[in-house]
Amino acid sequence: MTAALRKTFCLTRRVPLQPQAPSWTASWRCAHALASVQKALRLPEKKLQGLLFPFSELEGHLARGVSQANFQLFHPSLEDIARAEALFVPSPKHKIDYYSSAVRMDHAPSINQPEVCFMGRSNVGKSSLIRALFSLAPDVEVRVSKTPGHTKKLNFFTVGKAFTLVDMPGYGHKAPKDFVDMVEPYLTTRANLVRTFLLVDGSVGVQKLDRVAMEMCEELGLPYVIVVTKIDKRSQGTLLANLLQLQEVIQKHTEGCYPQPFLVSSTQFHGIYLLRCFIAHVTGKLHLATSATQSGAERVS
Ligand SMILES: Nc1nc2c(ncn2[C@@H]2O[C@H](COP(=O)(O)OP(=O)(O)OP(=O)(O)O)[C@@H](O)[C@H]2O)c(=O)[nH]1
Ligand SMILES: [Mg+2]
Repeated sequence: MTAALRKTFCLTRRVPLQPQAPSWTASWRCAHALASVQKALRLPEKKLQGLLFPFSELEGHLARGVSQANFQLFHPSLEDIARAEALFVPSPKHKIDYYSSAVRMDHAPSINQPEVCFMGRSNVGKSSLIRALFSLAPDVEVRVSKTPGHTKKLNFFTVGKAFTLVDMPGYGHKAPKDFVDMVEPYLTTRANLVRTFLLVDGSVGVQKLDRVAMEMCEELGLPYVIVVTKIDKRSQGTLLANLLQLQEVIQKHTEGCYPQPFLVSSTQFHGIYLLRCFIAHVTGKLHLATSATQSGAERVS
């Protein structure tokens, strides 16, 4: 990473590392009512479509002539989504669990399976997203907090022998002071890292630090995907404006970024089923059944 990027990432209050403040850690013994797509199927069609493909709720607001194609490249069938979901259901032979944490690469576990990581500004919703993805495994404890800078380490979660999800500390406000030293070696040396998910807060749009993170992914040559979080928090008009701004950045300034941003609400479950399917696909655990879907998805293989 260049010195300038390093400096920008570290523009944060240099607070000494505190013992982690007590947080809300109650495990969800009961899965959320919408944790499974099977439950969502009982909803009215329009609501279901909004949960499955959140962009469908916005497309009617798009001006004529604005292409929607890049918002719907990855458009799997319901059958694919259901098959992907099965990977997120724990069983005695397919355990989904927290594995370990690391602050340095020599502490990182050697797990011989594809890995995806979640990065983004502090408080953008990384841990909440992982918790929503794991909502069918309610005993997995993923800590979230209203206080920025909560996640201090790289936290590894294994999904059986299929793949690993990594929750990362956030950058920016109250980032751990060793953020760059922790994250950069991980991103550059982790051989089994197949995709980086870069989270951007949909309620505020792309911020300067998000652009820095995108530049870093470009500089490191990482294949990465933008996930737009907290889409439940703002009006559809504001969200669409933020999305179009993001789309322009992706088109004009990136090469390694997948053209389609994934929209999610971890509280309302929008986009969670689609993201599970995408993760299953990029880790090679799901071969999409429909050719229409593959035409978009091949671009990420
Ligand atoms: N309304 C809404 N709030 C959300 C959503 N996702 C996360 N939040 C809230 O945002 C806050 C931060 O969430 P976290 O998941 O802890 O964020 P993080 O990116 O892991 O933060 P750090 O670990 O500090 O870097 C919490 O108060 C969450 O409840 C969402 O989709 N919608
Ligand atoms: Mg966190």
